[in-house]
Amino acid sequence: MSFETISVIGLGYIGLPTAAMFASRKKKVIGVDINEHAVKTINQGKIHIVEPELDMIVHAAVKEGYLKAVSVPEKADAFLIAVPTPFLSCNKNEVPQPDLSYIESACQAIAPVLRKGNLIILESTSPVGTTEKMAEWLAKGRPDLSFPHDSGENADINVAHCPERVLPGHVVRELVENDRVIGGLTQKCSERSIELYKTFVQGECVVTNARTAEMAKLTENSSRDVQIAFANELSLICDKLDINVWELITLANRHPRVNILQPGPGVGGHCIAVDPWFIVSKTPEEAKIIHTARKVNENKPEWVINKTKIMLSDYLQENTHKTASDVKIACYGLAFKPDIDDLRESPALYIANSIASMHSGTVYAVEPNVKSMKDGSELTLVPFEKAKEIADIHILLVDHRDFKLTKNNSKYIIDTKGVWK
Ligand code: SAJ
Repeated sequence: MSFETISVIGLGYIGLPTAAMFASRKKKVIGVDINEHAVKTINQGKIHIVEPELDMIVHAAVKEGYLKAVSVPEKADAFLIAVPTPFLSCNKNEVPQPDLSYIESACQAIAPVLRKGNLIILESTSPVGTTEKMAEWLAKGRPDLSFPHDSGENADINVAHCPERVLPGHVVRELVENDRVIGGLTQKCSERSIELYKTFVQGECVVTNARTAEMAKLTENSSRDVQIAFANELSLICDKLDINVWELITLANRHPRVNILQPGPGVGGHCIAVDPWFIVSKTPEEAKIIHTARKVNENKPEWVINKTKIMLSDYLQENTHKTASDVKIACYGLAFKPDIDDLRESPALYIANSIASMHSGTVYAVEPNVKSMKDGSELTLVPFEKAKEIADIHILLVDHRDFKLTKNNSKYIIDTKGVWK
């Protein structure tokens, strides 16, 4: 079966760009999402997320009839599953466990429309063993079809894991250029996956088994988490020793074999702050560095909040005519990283909200990529220049390119990104 009609389940930050790339290569693409707003917006040729260049591609694909969005799956030759894999909520001292319910629901939704010869690819970042589990869920929904986890090469349906690895903000380019790790449940599953991705992927498609592909993705993000934790730990050490951590890192990075990442307010997003837990929850005894790194990064927002409390008390000691409710605090940036609108798992948002709930005075937030705050938010959105002019304490949380970061005369600045010159 060749791939003329491709269905993408989950039209979020990964699924929608992937669907759009296939459609831009003149494949018939059926995007499926349970979010009615997303379906409606896409069918109007618009997008419900912020990602450079994506709006033009989606607009053209919908207008030319190659891409449509629906809420109930339809028949297709290949199905790509790009749904969220968060973790289940738990107490702070427990290891979070993965929540695979979105994948299970996606399997239940597509099972009725599966046909012999279909290829199902799991793109969502997943704990080791999930692709096999996915094949079992699909088999349960379609006992009349055979699947590779128990029928091997001769199965009616092919199943593979091909983790997404694109960087938000650069998704369109990276989807085409990045290498892909392809982990089929059988050799044939891998070969067919390569054939599918070669529709638009110019990077190399490297074959392994499904478990290694799952672990490869978790390893990439855990590696980054561990490296950022090292930078964040250095920032705490340097603060205590009165050393500029950014100057220190620049100097150390002059060594030909040293490449330290940058400290910040914490690690955000739905990937790096989540995926290491998928390793720790499976192998808690072994994954010691990965676990500790996650804790170091998780603790960084609390450290920034504590710094703010200390600065507020210093400010009040030096300005005895004022009370706490007179003090205006500005938080610059709410997104989880520069130049995006994504507030998911954002340490900046967490810090700003925590300051707003503990502080009796006004807390301003500056976030040029967000139009309004959710109802009930204690944060007041203001433009950058206004915050700089009226706030007494300034907390730089995200180094957005729109921020003109020249120091005002205030000495009450907490710069978590080392960019306020
Ligand atoms: N961060 C730092 N210091 C740094 C680099 C990043 O504090 O030196 C912070 C960022 O501010 C942000 C967080 O880390 O809060 C994560 O940002 P990121 O740019 O490192 O990564 P993501 O989450 O946007 O995307 C990652 C990417 N993975 C790797 O670079 C290994 C991307 O390729 C993956 O596709 C994506 O996760 C994903 O979907 O898993």
